[in-house]
Amino acid sequence: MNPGSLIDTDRYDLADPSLAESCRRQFEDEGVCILPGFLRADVLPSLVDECRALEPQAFHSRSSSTPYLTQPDESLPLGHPGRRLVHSSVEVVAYDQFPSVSLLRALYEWDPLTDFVRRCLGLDRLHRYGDPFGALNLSVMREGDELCWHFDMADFVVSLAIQSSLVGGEFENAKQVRTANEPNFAAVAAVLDDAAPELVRTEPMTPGTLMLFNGRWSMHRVTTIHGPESRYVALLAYDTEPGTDSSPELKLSRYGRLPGERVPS
Ligand SMILES: O=C(O)CCC(=O)C(=O)O
Repeated sequence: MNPGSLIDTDRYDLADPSLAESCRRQFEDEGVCILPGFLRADVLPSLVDECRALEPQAFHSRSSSTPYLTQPDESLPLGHPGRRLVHSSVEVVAYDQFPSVSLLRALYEWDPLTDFVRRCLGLDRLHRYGDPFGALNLSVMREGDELCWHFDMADFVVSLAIQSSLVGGEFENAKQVRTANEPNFAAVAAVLDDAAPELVRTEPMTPGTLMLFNGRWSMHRVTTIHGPESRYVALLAYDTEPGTDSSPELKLSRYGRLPGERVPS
């Protein structure tokens, strides 16, 4: 199987320089670039089946941190986002759990996709992540799961929406609520309080969508899931340097194990 056949190439010709250029401009200006229907509608049922088969292996973690992914700084004034705790409950299937026949694995390991993402991000070099767990993840979110408001520590995240939940599971984005020079704590606090709906938009993560997202300046969350349908999103990780790996601490908290250890039951 050619992984390229999963992509709707009538709509998105990856080799067309004007496509990558318009994505690059959107990503640079808005901090987000969305390609709806990137995956062909007729392959989505096979991808959903693959995700359903992987779902029982997902590791469930719960975490609490500030939206900056730090521990609260009690020396800050009350209400400051740097001392606010937010809570997440997420389930993740790691890269080494995708079988060799996995369609998502084949697509992630397909060089023309890596090169397309590189051009959309306007980078000279891009490598698939060197982390044996974190390179490709399936995020499985079920009843009660949520990803709290947070900023990412990386400049980009690449995701593929496979299945939506029936209720909740919205990707909410306080787009570019801060900049490198302006932390905008008042606006961040207002978003955390649900008091600034005008600063928040919902990104249309319909199944089949490819999203490139810069979460360093845009605070974002995935709202609490309700209903019997799991939300499936594949997270494709890259780095500008080859062989980049994550720390043992991050592996233990996100996957519950270290390389060479058995998957916790
Ligand atoms: O599940 C998603 O749609 C995105 C996940 C995300 O934002 C993150 O991992 O920072």
